[in-house]
Amino acid sequence: MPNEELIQKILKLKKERDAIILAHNYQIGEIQDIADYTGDSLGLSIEASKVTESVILFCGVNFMAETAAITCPDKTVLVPDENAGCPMANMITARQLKEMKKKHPGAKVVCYVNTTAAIKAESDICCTSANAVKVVGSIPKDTPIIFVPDQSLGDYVSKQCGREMILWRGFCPTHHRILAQDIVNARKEHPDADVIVHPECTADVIELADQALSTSGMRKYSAETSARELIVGTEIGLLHSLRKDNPGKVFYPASELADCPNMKLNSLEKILWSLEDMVYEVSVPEDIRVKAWEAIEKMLKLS
Ligand code: CIZ
Ligand code: SF4
Repeated sequence: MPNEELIQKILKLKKERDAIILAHNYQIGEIQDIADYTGDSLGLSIEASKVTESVILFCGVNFMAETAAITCPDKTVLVPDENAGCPMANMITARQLKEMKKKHPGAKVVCYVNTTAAIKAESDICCTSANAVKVVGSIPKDTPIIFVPDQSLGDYVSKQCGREMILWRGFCPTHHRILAQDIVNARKEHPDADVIVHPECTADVIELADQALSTSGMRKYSAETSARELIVGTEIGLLHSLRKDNPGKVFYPASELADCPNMKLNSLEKILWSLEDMVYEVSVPEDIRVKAWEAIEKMLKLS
């Protein structure tokens, strides 16, 4: 089916189903273009909680749709492909976190939003890459902190806050494909460009950058900087909105290899099928949802 026909069908069915489409910044451009909102996982969940439609079709990976289901329990949350998981989120289980808590009694658990609902339910407070420094800074200095699951973000935040944390050794395989040498090469090729990277990148990459920012931070920075060229060290899906929003600026990916296969599982066809069959519904057991919401709500109160 040609794209235009597909898009018209999706838009018509979306109305009939009383649905909105939310797309993460890392989705393919075609999906971002038909979405009602694009943004980071937290921004999208906050957006979801404000809308009046009864169905949310979440285009991203599973933990993001779960976060929407935790935040908006009265809505039906659908994903176009139930296999779109996040390897980083799957690098820690609730049992492993419980064991770690036993080893460090008295420690507070800060979990990155890239976690399953079960991990959020076992955590004291959630954070995103946009607010991690603020969240960690809100915990009294003498309280030990367990930070899960991203070691790179944890290490970055630890340096920013000047405090040690107990880090879980998870990582994002996509962001770790960006190498320090890629930044060195890109700077040589584009000496006037600003370099912005995601804090999920390795420490040596972050050290070579001008700024380490979340995807929402990168969108804001790109709009505001006087630089005409930017080297972007994150999942390459973000380049779509950066280029669309800033037609006068040039964006170079730090590495074309930073392409998350899970984020790319969704397609326009799958979105149509999802609305046709009302699949795949994401739900979180109520006891876990309530506890996970407490960790998310604590974070929201800080913002
Ligand atoms: O929180 C998100 O959406 C992720 C995974 C990345 C970011 O920085 O926006
Ligand atoms: Fe997970 Fe990394 Fe893919 Fe984001 S880019 S969904 S953190 S694997």
